[in-house]
Amino acid sequence: MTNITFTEKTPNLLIVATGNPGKLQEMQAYLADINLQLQLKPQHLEIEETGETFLANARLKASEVAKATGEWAIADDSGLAVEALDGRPGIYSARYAPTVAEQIERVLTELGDNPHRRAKFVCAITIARPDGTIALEAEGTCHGEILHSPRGNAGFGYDPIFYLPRENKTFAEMPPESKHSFSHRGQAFQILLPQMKKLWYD
Ligand code: ITT
Repeated sequence: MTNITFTEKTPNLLIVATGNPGKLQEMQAYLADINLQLQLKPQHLEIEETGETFLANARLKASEVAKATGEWAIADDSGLAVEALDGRPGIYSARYAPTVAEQIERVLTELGDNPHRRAKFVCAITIARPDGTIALEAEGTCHGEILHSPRGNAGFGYDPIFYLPRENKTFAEMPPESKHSFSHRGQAFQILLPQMKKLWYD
């Protein structure tokens, strides 16, 4: 009799634990090569982000959604950290003001004419097993600068004020493929995708 050991059962379905359509669109693009059906988390399932780091919040979201659905789940916690604002809005990026336009306005007002405009986007991605335990995680970072006023219409969130000097463009002025190759989320998925393939398909 052959003795086969399965360390992780290959899932058919992966629940994407986000309520942010911009993020969802990007995550779907990165996961297009993975042979899994993606399903959005149930709308009523709101997870309170009580963690103090991106990673802690990503773990919380993936774990709670996995347990609630009994399926594998993937979560992203991300945000913008502005150097001259001591890292704000950071983990509070989605809660910095009621609307995206007001969030951008608040960052620009707080920075004012300050010439130090360095900032980074950070993204933590976590995958949880159906029992809520964490199977994989990765973090990505993208460094740039905050403009004095928004530019471009693509992307989502703070993209119109996040400028990459080497491209002479904001994230909101780039086609999705370019943002994906430079972005914090792109960096995190570059680490995570080979790990996912190894975990489930090797
Ligand atoms: P979920 O928790 O449901 O996934 P959320 O929008 O609340 O959605 P976060 O708590 O992780 O997610 O907050 C991330 C915020 O950071 C997001 O709302 C944007 O304001 C900002 N952000 C993250 N990635 C971004 C990107 O690629 N471009 C622009 N803004 C981004």
